Amino acid sequence: TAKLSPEKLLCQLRDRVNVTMIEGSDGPFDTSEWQQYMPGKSLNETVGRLGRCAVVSSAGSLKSSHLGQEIDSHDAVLRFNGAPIKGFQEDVGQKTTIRLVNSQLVTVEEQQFLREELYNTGILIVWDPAPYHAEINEWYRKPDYDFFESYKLYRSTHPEQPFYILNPKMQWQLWDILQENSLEPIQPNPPSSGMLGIVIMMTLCDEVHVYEFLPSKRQTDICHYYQKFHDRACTMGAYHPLLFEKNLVKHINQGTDEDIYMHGKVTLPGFRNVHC
Ligand code: NCC
Repeated sequence: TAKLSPEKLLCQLRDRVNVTMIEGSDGPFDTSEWQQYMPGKSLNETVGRLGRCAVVSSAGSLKSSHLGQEIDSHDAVLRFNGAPIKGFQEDVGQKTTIRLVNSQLVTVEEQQFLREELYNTGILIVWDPAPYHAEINEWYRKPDYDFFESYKLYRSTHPEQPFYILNPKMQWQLWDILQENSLEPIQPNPPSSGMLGIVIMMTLCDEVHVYEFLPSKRQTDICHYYQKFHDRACTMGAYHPLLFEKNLVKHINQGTDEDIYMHGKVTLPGFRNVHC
């Protein structure tokens, strides 16, 4: 159903989605108060140039996948929100280079977020649903979840751990491309953490393998590999335009349909390897 060829779509993603983190020079973060909390190094400086990367969705279909070793063989692995490793290494691996968390987790589940060891590994990135194409200042005044105090608290207690705030402009640049390539109007809500994480890794890595974002033969109504909770909306989307995200990813997949069916695995090029 996508309107552009896979090649053109990759070029649109490369050229129109500006993946950046908030920096100390960005207003309203350019105050002396904020300087002490902003990470000292940029994300690029922190990770360096990455080769093969894995993005691990939190889908229930990862259960019994035995993908752990394959996932850990990558140079870098991105995981989402509270997705655990302990007890699930066989299926999801244990390497965690980046953990992308939403602002709801950082505020509503603040106590766990500040206390659980899970979050102390790797680089953290938090994102928050911003108003459509809002300037950073406008978003800062009315974030979806006011996670800023919790962010400061975490930074104070873990000053050595890199922890970035995703520039909110990215989500709507990506949403516009999703909408332009869908035949129907899509939800006016930002893309899921999954889709954001995929595009973040495409900017950092030479090649990206995504696991169980497009469901394999193990597809299930069980929401997460780490919980016994059933909800079809987890796979198809309700708030997030997840179905449209998945159609787009299917369209630009450079791997085989068999890889999707057997392993829930998609292969995407890093933007460095996209030539327009
Ligand atoms: O569930 P969640 O997502 O943390 O999952 C991370 C990403 O994995 C992909 N996924 C997940 C389950 C599934 N069956 N299929 C999938 O493809 C999706 O791409 C998803 O983005 C989120 O996107 O941040 C989300 O976060 C949760 C929740 O806030 C966090 O887990 C923290 O507790 C949201 N759930 C609720 O609000 C109840 C979810 O809607 C979106």
